[in-house]
Amino acid sequence: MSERYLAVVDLGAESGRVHLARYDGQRLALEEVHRFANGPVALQRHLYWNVLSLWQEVISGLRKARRLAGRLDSIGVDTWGVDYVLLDDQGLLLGLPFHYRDRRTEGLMEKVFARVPREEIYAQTGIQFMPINTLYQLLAHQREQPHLLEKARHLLLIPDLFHYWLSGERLCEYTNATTTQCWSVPQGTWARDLLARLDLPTHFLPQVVAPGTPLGTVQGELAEELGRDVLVIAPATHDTAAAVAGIPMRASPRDRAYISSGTWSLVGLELPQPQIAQGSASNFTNEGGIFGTVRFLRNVMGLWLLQECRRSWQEGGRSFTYEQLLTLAEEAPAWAALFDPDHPLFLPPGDMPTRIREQLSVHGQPVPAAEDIPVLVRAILDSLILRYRQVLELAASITGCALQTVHIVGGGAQNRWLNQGLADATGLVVIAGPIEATAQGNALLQLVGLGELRSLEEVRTLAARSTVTQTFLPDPGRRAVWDEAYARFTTLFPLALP
Ligand code: ADP
Ligand code: LRH
Repeated sequence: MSERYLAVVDLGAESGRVHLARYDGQRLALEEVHRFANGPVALQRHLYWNVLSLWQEVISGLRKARRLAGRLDSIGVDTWGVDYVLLDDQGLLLGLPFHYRDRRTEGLMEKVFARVPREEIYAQTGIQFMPINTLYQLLAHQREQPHLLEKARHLLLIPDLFHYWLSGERLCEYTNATTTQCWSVPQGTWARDLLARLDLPTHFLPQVVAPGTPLGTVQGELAEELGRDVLVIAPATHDTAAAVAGIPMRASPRDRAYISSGTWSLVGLELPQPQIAQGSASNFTNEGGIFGTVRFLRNVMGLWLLQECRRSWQEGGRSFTYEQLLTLAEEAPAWAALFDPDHPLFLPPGDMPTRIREQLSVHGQPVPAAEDIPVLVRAILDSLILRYRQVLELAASITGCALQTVHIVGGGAQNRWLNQGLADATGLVVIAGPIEATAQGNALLQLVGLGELRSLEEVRTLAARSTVTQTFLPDPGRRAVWDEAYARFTTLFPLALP
């Protein structure tokens, strides 16, 4: 076969990157050709995504990929979930997309539960209740800008917007549709009845296509530059779906869990079916995956805590790389200060070191001095590891899975402290990598769209063949101290409903 050249656009909440993926029939090799910063933009008391700047960066990356490869077979975009844009009847943007960390959804979940009981919403959608979900964002939109909702002809999720700008096609890809809490799992369609009960419009919901669907070719001036026959293929457009697709593991293994570790930590299992009856009380999510699989997981606040602390320290004139922060954490006393990493106070951007110190104080934990970076970093890492253990134990007990191994993928897979700590705290073998599992998963689904791969087994076989990982074995000598910290943590912060 002739080599395939795929451009992979992966937009994360902290950074965006464009990769050139080469497939020679045996292996998939990814080369990062462009990386750029991403993050919330504050404007007039709201938080937005700068989609225009992201578009420019995407185009620069695509040009580089094309130059390097000489030709491209296809392009696919994945991004973070839940956020969307509204378009008018001309296909033009009706405003900027809000960032899911914008405060406009505060308190809305409770208002919704007064109209539709949470059990009913969960039975329909199987999605973890979080204020960031598209469902509550749409309600906020309706309260604050009802005229825009009325005028809107199309709603597109963020990756679908980029696909639209590239190909002219306005469609929504399934894995991302399912994360919105506007998708009915029993019906396998948009949850129109639920939206109607909340007086939300449904006319603008797009047609939904399977991951790996070719949407069309690149249109307009870009076609001159990138090539007229370059296909735009919807991969798994939700970055978490793409990351899980890219994990080098068998299909839906009963002995393995995963953590997709980036800005968020998505901690869970790949299942053949949703677990809605049992998942309800524990607030697990059942997102749709590739080839009919389900991502049964909990969103944990994740390395956002460290990102925001690092940003605050940088603004205060103290800049550190992530490696430097991990080295500093080695100086700190072990398990001295624990806090609930999922406290809703941590969701919006802001002065994270102060918020963490306040939470430590509220729970009677030793409070480090404001400038004590090692203790703060250590508190974040210890608390995340203990929360991961809680989620993994709960997922295993709900599903009856006997876990042996956890895969950690994403930027956070470079955090040796988290990898070893998780192995020691859980007694599980931790397999770290690939760092760019999301890009790998995106490329694998483009290969599905090109007809090169036909099943989940083929996807995972190629993922395993193309991946380098690092294994962290649990140190039995450290289990007792972790167990003691776990008992303290679980007493203070049980895994509760929000
Ligand atoms: P996203 O896709 O959400 O933008 P990434 O998958 O790129 O996120 O992961 C970002 C996280 O990876 C950062 O918050 C940071 O904690 C971690 N990270 C990045 N580089 C390193 C590194 N060199 N060492 C340890 N951790 C790192
Ligand atoms: C991870 C992620 C996660 C969503 C959140 C908005 O990047 O897509 O799966 O819940 O961002």
